[in-house]
Amino acid sequence: MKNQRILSGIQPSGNLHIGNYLGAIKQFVELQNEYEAFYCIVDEHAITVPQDPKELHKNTLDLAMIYLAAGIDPKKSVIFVQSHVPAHTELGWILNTMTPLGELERMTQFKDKSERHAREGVYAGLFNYPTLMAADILLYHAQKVPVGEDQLQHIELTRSLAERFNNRFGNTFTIPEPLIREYSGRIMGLDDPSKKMSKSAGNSANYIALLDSPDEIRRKIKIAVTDSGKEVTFDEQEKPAVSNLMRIMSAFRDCAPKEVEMRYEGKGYAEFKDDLAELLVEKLTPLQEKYRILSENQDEVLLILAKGAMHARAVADKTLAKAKEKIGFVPINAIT
Ligand code: AQP
Repeated sequence: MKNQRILSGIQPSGNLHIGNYLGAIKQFVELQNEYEAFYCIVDEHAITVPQDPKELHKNTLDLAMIYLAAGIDPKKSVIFVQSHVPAHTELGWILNTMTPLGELERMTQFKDKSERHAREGVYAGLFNYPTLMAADILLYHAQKVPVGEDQLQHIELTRSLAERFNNRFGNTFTIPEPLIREYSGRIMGLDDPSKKMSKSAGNSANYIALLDSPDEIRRKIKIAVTDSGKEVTFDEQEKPAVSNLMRIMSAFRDCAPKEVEMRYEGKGYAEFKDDLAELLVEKLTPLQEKYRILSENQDEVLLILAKGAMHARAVADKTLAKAKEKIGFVPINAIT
């Protein structure tokens, strides 16, 4: 019997990359054996920046197939789409009414994304994103939230919102904790190691997408920036680009970057990069093959999402009803 719960989500906002995989999905697969797991496709978060409707639709199903192809097992985990569970936006609204503007203004992801999307316009949804994310987590009483480092600030806000609500209205929400892997919680861009690898990066050489072909993977690793010198040493200050590549290798090999360093002692960047490219091809090929099979059986995927939504609704609606009662809303069964 699994007695602790986890919840996490990913936005269907573009090409999933190895940063998303190492920071989030790889953990999701490992943790489903230990925890009662809820994995969400957060389409309502994706629309906080403009999305093309056809692309959003495709990316949502693609993400479901990537979850499954990566090894998330619907018999062990609940896989669902955020917009299939209306309680998320409802609790998000309630939490908005308890979140000081200053707390949202401090969010670095808001600052980054509002700069990146300044030309298309920055909307209230992007500003309020963290309160919806808090609702995602709190509805399920998740004790742990597996995420990459960029989400830490949002989890801290979730914790303070849960504490604020509990102090004001009585114990309602579980206070969650982040689960972040030491070396893979922040994978940087292959074209610029000072910025994180990102789905919406303008340059596709920034990331290795999970569905990139073997040739594309080899090409991108070949052109990935390195640092001066030629030793493969793990030194985040002096060699940020090479250290990032070493973190990628170590995370896929489930070892520490120092072990990678030992293995490449006396060898140059070229040999290391060739091995990294082959390792990525070897690790991503089975996922791509499963993805291809699933994409020919999309009805099966839709059924998994429908079952996931029913399961998620049952849990989320109960928490929402409790929260609404605590704040003084009249329950529907009191007036029928
Ligand atoms: N570079 C990264 N390294 C490690 N983990 C990462 N994550 C994202 N980028 C990295 C983790 O992946 C999960 C899903 O992220 P998301 O879809 O919610 O959006 P994001 O964090 O904004 O990711 P992207 O790839 O940068 O997407 P866009 O460009 O659309 O904003 C999270 O757990 C995140 O920490």
